[in-house]
Amino acid sequence: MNASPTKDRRIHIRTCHLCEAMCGLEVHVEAGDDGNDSVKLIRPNRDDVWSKGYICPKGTTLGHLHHDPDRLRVPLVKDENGVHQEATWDEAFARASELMAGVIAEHGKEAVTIYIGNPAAHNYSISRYTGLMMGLAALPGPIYSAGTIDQWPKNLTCWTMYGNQWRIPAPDLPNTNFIVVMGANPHASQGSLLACPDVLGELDRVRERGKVVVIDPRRTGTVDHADQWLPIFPGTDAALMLAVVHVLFEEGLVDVGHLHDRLKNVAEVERVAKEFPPERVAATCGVSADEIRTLAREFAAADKAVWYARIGTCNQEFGTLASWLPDVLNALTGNLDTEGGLMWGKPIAWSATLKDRGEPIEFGRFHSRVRGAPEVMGQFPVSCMAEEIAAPGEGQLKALVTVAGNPVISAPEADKLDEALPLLDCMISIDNALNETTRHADVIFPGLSPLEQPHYDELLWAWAVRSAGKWSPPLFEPEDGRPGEWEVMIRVGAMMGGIPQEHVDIKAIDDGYFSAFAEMGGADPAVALAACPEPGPERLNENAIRTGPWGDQYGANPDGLTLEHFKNEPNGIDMGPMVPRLGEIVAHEDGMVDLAPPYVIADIPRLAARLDRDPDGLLLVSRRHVRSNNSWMHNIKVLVKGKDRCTLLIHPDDAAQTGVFDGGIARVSSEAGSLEVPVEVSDEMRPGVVSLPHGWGHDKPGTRMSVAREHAGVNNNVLAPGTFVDVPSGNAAVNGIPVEVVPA
Ligand SMILES: Nc1nc2c(c(=O)[nH]1)N[C@H]1C(S)=C(S)[C@@H](COP(=O)(O)OP(=O)(O)OC[C@H]3O[C@@H](n4cnc5c(=O)[nH]c(N)nc54)[C@H](O)[C@@H]3O)O[C@H]1N2
Ligand SMILES: Nc1nc2c(c(=O)[nH]1)N[C@H]1C(S)=C(S)[C@@H](COP(=O)(O)OP(=O)(O)OC[C@H]3O[C@@H](n4cnc5c(=O)[nH]c(N)nc54)[C@H](O)[C@@H]3O)O[C@H]1N2
Ligand code: SF4
Ligand SMILES: [Mo]
Repeated sequence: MNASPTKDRRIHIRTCHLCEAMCGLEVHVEAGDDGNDSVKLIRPNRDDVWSKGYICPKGTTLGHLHHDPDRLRVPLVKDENGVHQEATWDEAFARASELMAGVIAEHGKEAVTIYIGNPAAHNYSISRYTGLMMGLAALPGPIYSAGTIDQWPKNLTCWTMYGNQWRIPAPDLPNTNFIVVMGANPHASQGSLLACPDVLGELDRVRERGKVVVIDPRRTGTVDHADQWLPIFPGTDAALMLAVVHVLFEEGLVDVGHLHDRLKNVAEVERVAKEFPPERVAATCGVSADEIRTLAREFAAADKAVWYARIGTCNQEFGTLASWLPDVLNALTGNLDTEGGLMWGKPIAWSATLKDRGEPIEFGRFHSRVRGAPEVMGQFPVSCMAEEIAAPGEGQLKALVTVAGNPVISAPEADKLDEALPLLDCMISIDNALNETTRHADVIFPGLSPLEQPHYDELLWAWAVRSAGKWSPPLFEPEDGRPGEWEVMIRVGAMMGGIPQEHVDIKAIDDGYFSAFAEMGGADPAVALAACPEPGPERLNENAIRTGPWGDQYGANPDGLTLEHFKNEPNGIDMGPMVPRLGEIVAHEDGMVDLAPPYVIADIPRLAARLDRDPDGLLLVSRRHVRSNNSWMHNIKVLVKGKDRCTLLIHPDDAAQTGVFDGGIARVSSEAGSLEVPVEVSDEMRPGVVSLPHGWGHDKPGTRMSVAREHAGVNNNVLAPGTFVDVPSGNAAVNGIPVEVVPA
């Protein structure tokens, strides 16, 4: 593997698509004895304008992912014995259409839904074609996605505060002097709703300039790059932040500075926070009133400070309040939309989701059949999916399409969903693996390997610390006749829309879709179509660049950027750091940031009630590891080898009290379920809180994941009760689950 480049070695410059860090890679490829090229080595690309040579261990494994013999390359169709058999594309499309048409004929489109998973955000085709698939399907009901176990609360607060759910601000890490990192562990995740290469290196530099504070029930690897760790009880972040707001008002530390004519309802924030003095929340949060007061003073005093919060503050009981308050804190201290504070990225290539403007805010337009959960931003909580499939009666779900998702592992009450999926009359998966979820599919359509398609990240640049962009060409030619994922998505969308396959004219549909994008970008669709006649995601990417802030506007700005510029600059193009742009961001008609949206404020009494609830036994939180990627990279040997990582982390005091010991097996039980898992005793946990990684549990029959099966682990979502949600957003609460731990 470490051989120096030989003459038949090609070096391919590429951006890693796995996470938000978007690192530049050098992929070394050699022809083998069989004449086929294979990846021999992946190294950081030091010339990448964005990542400048930074990578993590996962980035070096894209070759393993591509060459994995378990990766699906041809469609699979379930035979009458329930066994997946390889099929031709025509056979697979025919079978899927037949099953979908049957459901629609018998039950109507109300019985059909979609689940979109996380890799959709990182895939050149899927991110750009989900909209078209949904448009063709024109389903009357809501869809499901990994979003409602991830950032839905943040989408909700951004919609209500700024008027657009995807205009999510991020810390200007390279320029801040003081950062609070709450419920995020970039040591593992590499940053989330924060695109920045080498987050930990940036934190080290912040420490040199000022201070880094981490608020987390676990002393994570990120704490090694911080000055202070505040071990909070899970689910109590909103209370702690309200107490900080309280101190800011009480001690006259509020100074909105340049935002003075951009914020409304500041007085309402003050009113709400009055009820949350540090002394009232301290015991619940597990952080002393003194520590809270000091933090408030230091944060207010710092020149260029930012409060950054992520998934630990989203997929918890008070996700909406805990997603709203960081933005409030930044605004009250004048740290919103200013250098070193919380800012908005400015993508070179825009994404459609960023374009919606100021629609009226209305949630709960319809309710789920079984639980009566309100729709929020077009989706029901993912934790409703199992019951909507399983419970008989009018409106029962009978057909499901999954796109790049593994909800049998990633969604709450995982076992219930696993039991419900076989009840469907039609399940279609667009996925590269035969895994815990897709094993239930009647038809699986594999997407191309990431190395078989171009890459340019889409939405992620909206929260990137610089305005940059990078395009990577495909490295390998797909096998003859394989459709791109975007074509599969059009075909499956048409199936759900009741359009017979013989009437699906890919080129005509795609021309229509592209024209709509050209128009959205302010271009003349006829001019754009003439310039970009070839269907597929590439021209959507090209249009987003050409009609973007630095684009050539199809010739109107002849010096502007086109996709060609990126093709000629494999190391990327950088247009500079974040810049203040609140005026462009706020989509409300009055142009004001709503600092206290009524829908959000309405959840305060629920939080107040939490303060009166006694902490009850142990609370479970999730964790990630730098060598994991949710549920789907455990089939790569180099990433799973070594010590078992799927362990229950527990503080020595709690271990002693429960009778479990290091290396022993614990039985962990919650209201939802129970599992057995090896114990790792460590004082990196706050007493009273235990941690399990998510994304494991690969021992189900009927999958094709030979390596993952050897390192199966357990699925922590078996313990997540489906009704434990952040009420305003419906987002699953998978952190702060009350559990009982006993020796097994
Ligand atoms: N307990 C607990 N649960 C959690 C979380 C937690 O912190 N704790 N985190 C939640 C979060 S943030 C998320 S985002 C979700 C993730 O939830 P999901 O998105 O449902 O799960 P993933 O594990 O990301 O599964 C990705 C799927 O996409 C497939 N795939 C990978 N690449 C491609 C591709 O290029 N094309 C296609 N078509 N398919 C591909 C994989 O084979 C896999 O089936 O999990 C959530 N679940
Ligand atoms: N290596 C790797 N990288 C990933 C992923 C992966 O699976 N592996 N997944 C990707 C995805 S889909 C996402 S969404 C991002 C997530 O990226 P991050 O938001 O950084 O998520 P985590 O690394 O899970 O860190 C969350 C932290 O929150 C803490 N926590 C739990 N509950 C609470 C709470 O109530 N309050 C507070 N203050 N803290 C709490 C946990 O202990 C944990 O340390 O990572 C992405 N990057
Ligand atoms: S941090 Fe790792 S997984 Fe994320 S983009 Fe960089 S190399 Fe890829
Ligand atoms: Mo996520």
